Amino acid sequence: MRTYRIAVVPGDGIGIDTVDQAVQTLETVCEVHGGLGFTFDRYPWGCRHYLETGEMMPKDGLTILADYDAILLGAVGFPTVPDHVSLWGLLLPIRKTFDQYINLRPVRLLAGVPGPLRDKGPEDIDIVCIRENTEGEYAGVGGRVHVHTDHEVAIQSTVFTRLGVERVLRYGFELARKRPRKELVSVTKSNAMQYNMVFWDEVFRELQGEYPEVTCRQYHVDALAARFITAPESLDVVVGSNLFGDILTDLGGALQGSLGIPPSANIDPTRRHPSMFEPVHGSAPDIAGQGIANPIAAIWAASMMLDHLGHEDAGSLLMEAVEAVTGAGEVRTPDLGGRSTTAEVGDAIRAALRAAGA
Ligand code: GGG
Repeated sequence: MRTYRIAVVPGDGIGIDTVDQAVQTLETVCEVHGGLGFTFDRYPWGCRHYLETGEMMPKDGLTILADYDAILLGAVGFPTVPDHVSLWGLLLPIRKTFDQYINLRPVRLLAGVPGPLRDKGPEDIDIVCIRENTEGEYAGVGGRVHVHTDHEVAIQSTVFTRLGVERVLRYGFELARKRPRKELVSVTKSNAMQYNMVFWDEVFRELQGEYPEVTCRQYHVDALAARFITAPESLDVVVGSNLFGDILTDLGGALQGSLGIPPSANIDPTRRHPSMFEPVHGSAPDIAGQGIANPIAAIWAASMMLDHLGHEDAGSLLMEAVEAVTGAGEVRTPDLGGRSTTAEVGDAIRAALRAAGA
């Protein structure tokens, strides 16, 4: 039996509840599967830690995480801590230090979930978004001068390196060619951004020759945002820069019926470092502590972790259990129009897993 060491960082708000459901569900996957084990170590880092110590995680936090097979993260953010402090204190250092340069975000309407688009069902919404995850608009390059004067200046620069752009686009081509439709869309804005996005488009064109079997298109990000709504069925694999990918996948979450559903995998494809799995949703302070957050995004993220660790069979088993529950439509949290609690949805998924394994 193979046992994996998982670092669990629940973080803040609803992340604490939803990641707990993901951990319990992974334990059930192990029971049902028989050939798989996990040890979970929890680290209570996040905004509470920041308010107590002035740091989102201890100084040796990244060294501690480096030894794990994978990281499960909940969410970061708390009303009295500025969002840029929490993001740059925990989430972004993990993504950058561990070179998790791929952020994989499926946009798929699950069985039985009422999506917001009239006449579009699960057969129409099945997109995989790949977001560049270590540079671009999130490079963290810039500064402020003449602060709090009337000639204050703030500069936030984007950074697009050949290595960074080529590796994320190549990942897009590789993924597209493994999917039945073999279609890749690149997100650009090269009409307005004449340096970084023109460069992005050039690298996209250069790689096309190596993947003749992949059908390629590119859209400006604004046009693509509209296409997500008007013709989601025309999209297969979408690859974009850090910020464009972030924005489009929140739109994708809305297409999936709720931001409580989409998962996110921060992957180092070289496997030199642990990869990190998290729900797309944030800490949602408005519903934190009420026990009503949807745990599906965190549980789906756990299924992506199983896939990444090479246990696609277990990952599929878990997603079948999730869709058995969404498809039946009886146990739903309020974001999907139901009255069930976080724990009740988690229990229903675990019951479906046990039933599938019986
Ligand atoms: N689940 C992780 C989380 O808290 N996400 C909130 C957020 O603002 N994320 C920004 C990002 O993914 O770049």
